[in-house]
Amino acid sequence: MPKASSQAAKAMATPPDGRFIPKHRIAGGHVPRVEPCMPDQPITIPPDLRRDLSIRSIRSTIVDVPTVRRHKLSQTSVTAQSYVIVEIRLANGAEGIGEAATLGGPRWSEESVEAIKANIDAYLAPALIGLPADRFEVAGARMDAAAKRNNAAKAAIETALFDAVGRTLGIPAALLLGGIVRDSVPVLWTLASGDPAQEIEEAEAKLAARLHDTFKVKIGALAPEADLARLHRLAGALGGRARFIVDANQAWDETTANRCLPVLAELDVRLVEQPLPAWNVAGMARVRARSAIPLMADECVFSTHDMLGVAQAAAADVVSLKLVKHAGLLNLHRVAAVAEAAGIGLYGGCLLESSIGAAAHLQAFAGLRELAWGCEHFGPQILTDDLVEEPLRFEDFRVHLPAGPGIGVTLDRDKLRRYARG
Ligand code: MUC
Ligand code: MG
Repeated sequence: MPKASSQAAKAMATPPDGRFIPKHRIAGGHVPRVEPCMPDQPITIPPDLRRDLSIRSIRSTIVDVPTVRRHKLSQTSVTAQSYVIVEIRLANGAEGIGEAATLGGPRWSEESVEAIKANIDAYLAPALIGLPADRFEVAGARMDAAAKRNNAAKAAIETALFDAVGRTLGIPAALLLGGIVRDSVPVLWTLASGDPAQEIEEAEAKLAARLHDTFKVKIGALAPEADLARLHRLAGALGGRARFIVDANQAWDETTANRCLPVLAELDVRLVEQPLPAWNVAGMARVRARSAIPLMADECVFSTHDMLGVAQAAAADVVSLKLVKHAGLLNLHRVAAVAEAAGIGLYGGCLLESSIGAAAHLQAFAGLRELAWGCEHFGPQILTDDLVEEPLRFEDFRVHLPAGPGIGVTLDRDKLRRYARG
């Protein structure tokens, strides 16, 4: 990318006093203090860079990247993460990237990498060729007209548009979305091997390295009583030094949830994610009314309408925000706005994205006024390798917003070739 725009990006990302945004602890209910963050000099956008933002080409590639261990959820189990990487090239030569993550084929949601690639190539890409890339809303409307749902596919394309336009203008995508409130987010780690001895060892290593001190335990693959016994062991070994939340990924029915939640409360579990099937919002509301632990909505909230329904039913205290569910950065902010209007807390969800998808999420999370429950973008760390030149920085229990234009990370094309399917 041209020097002028990279300098402009640096000026935005690192003010002279180096005091970008205070590093408040956000998880645990602390509200971040918002400080003005103004660059010293006005940003000048070289006119030749803006010349022609038309979308020239959109390419999609399926990749499979191994994980460091088996990751078990209630409905699936993976030893490799499959993504579709989208590369967009503009008439001005700028390129943007985006990522659509899946988890074990079309099992976490209805999208698989094969379907994502097919629908991008046949329907979504043709609807956008020639459109100026900075018409984000028009691009969203065209994609909605071209294909129903397909939210992960749409999110990957919209991310690549923000990346390409950000690179063209030399500014971070977060600035295009309204500017930043924070430049790092507390990040948890997920324990999901199902073997408590292994999970204790893994958590100890994360604590010792000061990478993570909050752990999400995946439950629902085992019988409820076996999961409770597993949590007893984890809390016994790590309690006092670590916080826990659990994610049942829709595995329980209402009776099971009502039986198990008091036990989880005794173990000081802080949050219970999607205990019931996504369709059972009324059941979630009834469970919530009896629960001492806050409930988090995940698979039951994709659209703004879903969010409104969950809010009206009083079915959740917190919502997990994910690009694959909300079809892009703009819509993620809209879902967050509906949640905020209903007094529902925000959590930065993931689908085990690489640094590409995680960076895109951080651009969106950076501008949310409150993100009281932190995030779970540990994805880059569970992969045996990453897809970018410089992976995201994890330090002091936080993941850091990468500096630089667009989404802030650069695709490593050798890695893309290495992990490309076929
Ligand atoms: C989910 O349901 O939250 C995120 C982390 C993880 O381990 O699984 C995912 C999906
Ligand atoms: Mg979940």
